[in-house]
Amino acid sequence: MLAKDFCWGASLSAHQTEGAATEDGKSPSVQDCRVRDDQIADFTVASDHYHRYREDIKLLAGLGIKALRISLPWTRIIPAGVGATNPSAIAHYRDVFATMHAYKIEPMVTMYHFDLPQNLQDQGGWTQRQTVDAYARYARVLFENFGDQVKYWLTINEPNIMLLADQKILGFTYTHQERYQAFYHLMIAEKKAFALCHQLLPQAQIGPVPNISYVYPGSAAPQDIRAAEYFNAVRNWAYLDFSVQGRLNPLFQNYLRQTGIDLQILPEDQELVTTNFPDFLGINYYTSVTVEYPKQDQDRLSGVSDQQSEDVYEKGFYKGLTNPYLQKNDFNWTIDPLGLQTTLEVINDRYQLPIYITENGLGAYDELTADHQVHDPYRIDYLKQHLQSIQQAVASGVPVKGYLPWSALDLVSVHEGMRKRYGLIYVDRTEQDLKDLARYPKDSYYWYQQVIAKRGVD
Ligand code: BGP
Repeated sequence: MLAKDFCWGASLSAHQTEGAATEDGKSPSVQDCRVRDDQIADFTVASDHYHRYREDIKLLAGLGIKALRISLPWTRIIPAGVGATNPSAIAHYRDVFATMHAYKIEPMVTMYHFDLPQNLQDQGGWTQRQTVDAYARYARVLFENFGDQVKYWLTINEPNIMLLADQKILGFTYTHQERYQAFYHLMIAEKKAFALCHQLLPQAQIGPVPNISYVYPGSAAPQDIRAAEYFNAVRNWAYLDFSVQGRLNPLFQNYLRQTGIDLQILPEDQELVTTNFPDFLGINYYTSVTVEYPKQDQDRLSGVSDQQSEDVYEKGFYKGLTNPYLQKNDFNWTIDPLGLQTTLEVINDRYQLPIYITENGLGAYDELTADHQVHDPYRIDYLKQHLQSIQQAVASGVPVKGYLPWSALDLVSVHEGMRKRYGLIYVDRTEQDLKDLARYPKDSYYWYQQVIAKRGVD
């Protein structure tokens, strides 16, 4: 069983759950402007969490969770991205946090989860250094307005995925040079948030949130091993090495050199990067990836989902393939619970920091029965196997401090709208029909409630 103070929780993001896309002073983010297949739900109403947060938090409190991860939308707090703050949004989130505290739920807050203000994107977004300054100002506004309510901060959700899956997640495609310059700026922005948080809120803790998919070689052929090392370096370790160790790792640098990238680094970055570090790591884990050395050249796929092994490709470096030893979910994502244990052990070996699993879950087609039940044994199975892995990792000395599965309630999937559901709680709507958006706990909700009560799985 896990420790008494193990942080059982659940996870959400603002743009995928809130809706109220044009209310309360909110401006459009890149997510609102992203062109989506019109058969797939957009973020206009989402799960209507903006209006129903009290009901949702109450229902989640029934699980016995101690923490809820949400994100704050930059576009509500500082609608233009820079300039005036929005007092009614600040009042709203102060009430959200007060509501959580009333149920003894600790907020864990992602400061920015894929939803850059469109106004900043129109000026070049993360390819421009000024976006770093805008983020630092936004961070200060958050710390000053919510620092008395929030102890756990997460800087930027998955910079490494925004880098690899730009078209799919953000709705536009970077050039190769822009992509890595944007990545560098995201990492610098995070360092500024570490510095500000430690300066303004000495009692608070702050950490990064990468998405880690451990990369396996497709065979024991030396060139496949090398392909896996390189993709691990680019996909998984470049961001964490920068965040935790203050360095651009040499394999990543070699990759940048060989693919013609010339990063613009300012002289003052050096001190910022090497003196500001996280207190803990948030890790999002869904799957592993398997690669081989590409035997034939092809074009880089734009808008890859990146969680699907087969989408990975970089000329001269790596090509993704299907791992014959692993099963897949309904949406072609590989299921690999042992990969989570390996990931945790390797991360501990590299970084020695407390770890919170800030996302882990199964996207599936769920069905609501006539009497409002959702039987999701597949999700229970997935979560159980991943929790077993976490327990094994903890037993072998990895300091995993919390588990916040994705997602607390159904929300609009980044790639697949409402049909791909992750929630422990069902939200009654489809892609096009909003119905009444009523909430119904799934079987996995009641299962997780028992797991929390027993402090683990068998
Ligand atoms: C992570 C994101 C989440 C969430 C999840 C599932 O990368 O942080 O926002 O969406 O992936 O992805 P999808 O919705 O595409 O299945």
